[in-house]
Amino acid sequence: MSVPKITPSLRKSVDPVGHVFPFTCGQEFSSDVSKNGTFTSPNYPEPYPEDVYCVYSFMGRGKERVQIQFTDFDLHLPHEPPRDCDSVDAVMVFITINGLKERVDNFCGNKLPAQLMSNGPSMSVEFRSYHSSPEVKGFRAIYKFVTDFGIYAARQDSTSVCGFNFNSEDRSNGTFTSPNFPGLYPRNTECHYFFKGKPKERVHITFNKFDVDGIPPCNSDTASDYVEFSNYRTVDRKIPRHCGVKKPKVIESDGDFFRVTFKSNDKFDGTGFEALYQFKPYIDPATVKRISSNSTASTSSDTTDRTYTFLFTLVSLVMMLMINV
Ligand SMILES: [Ca+2]
Repeated sequence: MSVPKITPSLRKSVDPVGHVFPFTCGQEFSSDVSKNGTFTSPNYPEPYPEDVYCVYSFMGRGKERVQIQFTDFDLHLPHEPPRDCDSVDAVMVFITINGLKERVDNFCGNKLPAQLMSNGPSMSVEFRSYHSSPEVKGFRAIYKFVTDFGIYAARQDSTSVCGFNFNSEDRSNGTFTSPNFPGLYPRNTECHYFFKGKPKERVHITFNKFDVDGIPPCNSDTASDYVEFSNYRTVDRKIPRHCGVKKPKVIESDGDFFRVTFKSNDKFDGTGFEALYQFKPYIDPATVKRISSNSTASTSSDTTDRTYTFLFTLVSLVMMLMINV
């Protein structure tokens, strides 16, 4: 575990509200050096000093994404207002969108933040302390540079940035999730889930959890993130897009191929989804009708057979009795 060293600020760090921090600390984490590790507040698990500004920079490559999971979080929160995260000791998370540094969120107090993931190969976590107290421990977090978008249980598709293949030959059912589930999904991210069944199989999708920021019909007019379904590799407008917190009903494919797409935009996020997929043999409704009418016929002929057997036994008994007499 590496603990950052505090140095007097050379160029005085100033926060957006004009507060000057006389002390700074900083650490750089490159995926070339290590794919994972931990980082902490200064002096962790002892109280951090007051008036410090620390910058933790994470630099990955290509389709690597930075995944941050806090394992301990205990920052000083004053008893008197203001107690919102914009004006107290806080951890701030920044990403880069269209070349600009954008804040994902501020975290303060002692509630463990949700697991986070960057939209691109880099991310910056910043910590500022206005105060300190002998009671606080500060924070500890695990970082990882991942290329699987935190989506497990499937084979990654080599032709797309975030694509996953589910093949009925390998598994007939299982679960799949949005990127970084159960943490917040990354922004500006598009992931495809390709389902390939055996001939005459259908794909059934059942959602267990659903939290995708948006308002139906989930398009750009409402700045919505969404989940989309298609019977083809291209867009299929037959099934409406889904967003919001209402779970979609069970969705069934028309053929043995199905595609689910998750897409997030550059602002606001949710925890995404967790869903169950099942490859099921297709039963034609006409076949069901034929089978059921056949089974009705066979039942009546069974009854006839049983009646004949009964009559035959009765006649045999009577004849045996007559012979004996
Ligand atoms: Ca969004």
